[in-house]
Amino acid sequence: MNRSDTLFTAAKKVLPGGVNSPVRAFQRVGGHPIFFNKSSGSHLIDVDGKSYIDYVGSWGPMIVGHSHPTVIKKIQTAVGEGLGFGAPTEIETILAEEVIKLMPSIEMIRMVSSGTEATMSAIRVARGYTGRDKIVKFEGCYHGHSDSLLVKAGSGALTLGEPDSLGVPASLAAHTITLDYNNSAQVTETFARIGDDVAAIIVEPIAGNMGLVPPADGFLQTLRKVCDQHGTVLIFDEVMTGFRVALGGAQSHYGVKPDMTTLGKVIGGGMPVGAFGGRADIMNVVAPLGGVYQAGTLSGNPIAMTAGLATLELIQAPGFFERLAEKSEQLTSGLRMRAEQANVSFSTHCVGGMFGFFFTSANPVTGFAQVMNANTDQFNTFFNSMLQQGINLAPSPFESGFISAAHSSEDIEETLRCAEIAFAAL
Ligand code: KE4
Repeated sequence: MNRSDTLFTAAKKVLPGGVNSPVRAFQRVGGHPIFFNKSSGSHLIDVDGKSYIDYVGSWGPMIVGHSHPTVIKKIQTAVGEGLGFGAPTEIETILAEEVIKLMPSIEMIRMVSSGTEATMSAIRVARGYTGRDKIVKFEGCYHGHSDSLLVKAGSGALTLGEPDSLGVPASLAAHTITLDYNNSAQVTETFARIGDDVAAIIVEPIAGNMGLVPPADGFLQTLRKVCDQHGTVLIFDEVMTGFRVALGGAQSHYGVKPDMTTLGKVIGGGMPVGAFGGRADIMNVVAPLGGVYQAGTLSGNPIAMTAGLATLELIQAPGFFERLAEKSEQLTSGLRMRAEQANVSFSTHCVGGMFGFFFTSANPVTGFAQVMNANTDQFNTFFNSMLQQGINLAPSPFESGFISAAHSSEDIEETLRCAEIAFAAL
């Protein structure tokens, strides 16, 4: 038994499923999770000393690479001054100003400690601002685990086959209307009927929690249009796409301006940070300014702010996102070619520093139904072969992969060499 298995046995005695977040438990892909205890650049080292090229990146935050020396040094300096003061600190304002500079649709922002807190709070703000209860989301999109949003959710919920969680009161779920991602006609028809009752649409501008499904032409523009027509708040959940697909996030990549944006992952640089923000007239309802209460003991924690700010500064280097996109393209085009050579039905897509793939002949995959028709047995075989060869992918077909500035061309060529072997195993 390797050390990971020993540690997993111990973990299962005290942590539900042996994990602190379900997708890490490997229930979908079989086998046991690997325990890691060191990271550097594009690599993770497990507790048995084995090295992996990593495409999980702590689920997105590690865009500049694991343990970036500049980020680590700045955190070490900040830690020496104190871990937190329970009072305002200057760096909270500095990080807020930096985010607003990069995402001008955000005029005011509130820091929180997770993406779930960000989306939960944004929904409450939209309801408080409009005085309406209904919200619209899309099947297969995941916005964290707050009650109103655990309805036909993606990511870990979909991975475990529980897109509608137990424990969510039916009376609350009734206010959440779930539509089909990329179905503009359905959105238009729904809003013609009930648009004036909808507080918010919340959407992943690029769906990254059912695998990667980009928005169809005109889809985001349709959401913008119906929200304008009915006074509905358009929330772009950019927890994953923010500062990942472009310096200004998906909203700059596609040129559609939301009323509110939720953020996480990259803006924490690996530390617990989320944020929600948007138009000043909407954010003015947030306590202590207005009547929508929202709070957090560690919101704006100075160490977390330091990690986030250091990361945001690094991603503004000239050509950063161009190089990231080139690496994503090198990986996905290489995978596509090797799958073709192995006669494997395979569809892959990338946007900026994120990528996804499905074992399906549908090309491109444009919606949830096609995602659910993909071959997950082949995904499992591929995943486990890659892991065995030292390539760390997300342990679920309903996730995306993440490339960092630290991934070298050699890392990607090595990944493709391993993929050739993994495809042959199918
Ligand atoms: P957190 O509460 O996990 O920080 O963020 C929730 C969230 C909100 N919105 C989007 C678009 C997200 O992708 C997430 C979280 N992403 C997953 C990975 N797909 C987190 C991994 C996990 O659940 O362990």
